[in-house]
Amino acid sequence: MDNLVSEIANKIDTGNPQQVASVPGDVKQAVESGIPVKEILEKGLLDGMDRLGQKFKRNEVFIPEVLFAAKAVHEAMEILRPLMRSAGVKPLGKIVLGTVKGDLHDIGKHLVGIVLEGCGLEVVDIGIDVSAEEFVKAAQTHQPDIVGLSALLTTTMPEMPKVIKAFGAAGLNNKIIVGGAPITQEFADQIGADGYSPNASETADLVKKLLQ
Ligand code: B1M
Repeated sequence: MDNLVSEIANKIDTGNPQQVASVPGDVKQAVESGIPVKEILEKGLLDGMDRLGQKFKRNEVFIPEVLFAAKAVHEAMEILRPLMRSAGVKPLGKIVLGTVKGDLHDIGKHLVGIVLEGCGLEVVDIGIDVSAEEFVKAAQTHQPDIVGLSALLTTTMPEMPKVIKAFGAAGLNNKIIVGGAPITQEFADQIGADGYSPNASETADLVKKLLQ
């Protein structure tokens, strides 16, 4: 049984389209063989994505591999999600995620969302090119604990403080976290964000800390 879970992680780790395509089927098989959902999630899907993310950082794999794997993990999550619910696994909290106005990059945000969902958070992804007003509206509608802003362009970084100001003006006190390749801890501190994280797995740690 353990072999099946490590096989899932190993296949994701390759990023190879043929290998990752069979991951949702393997996850279904793992569920049917009675392997706990948490184990499939943590030791299979998340371990595989984590390893692939490290390879991406070392330039050993590229965007297409990351996308193939993310798609497979997303499909596998469709199988696990209802089981997590029926097992009474309550969401740890809720996060609204979006890429700021003027910015169309969403691959990293998508990965962050998958990892957070895998950690038991309810994730509401409101997409790309999201204005400060739309973030405010989404926070009022979904009442999240945390709002996550992603930006990949230096030209869209200034949208982040605009969102933070708009939340203040609307009297909202949701925690706001920021991330994306050009963002730094220093920038996050400057604009008064509640947190910054450089990658998906550290975002999970940050969010758990903020929810405590
Ligand atoms: Co664009 N692009 N792009 N691009 N693109 C970059 C970002 C760039 C660095 C390329 C370069 O010049 N070397 C450059 C930005 C330069 C800068 O501003 N510093 C750039 C540019 C200039 C542009 C255009 C302006 C190009 C043009 O049209 N002239 C244009 C802008 C469009 C727009 O947004 N208005 C553009 C367009 C595009 C595509 C549409 C073609 C495509 C995006 C497709 C998509 O996202 N659906 C694209 C891509 C793919 C890239 C690169 C190649 C890859 C980005 C990516 O997905 N990385 C990128 C160069 C590069 O990074 N090598 C580049 C993989 C992803 C897993 O990593 O997004 O960093 P990343 O996410 C990480 C972390 O940053 C973090 O966790 C993620 C997972 O570990 N993270 C968060 C991200 N969000 C977070 C939020 C958090 C916490 C962590 O909390 C909420």
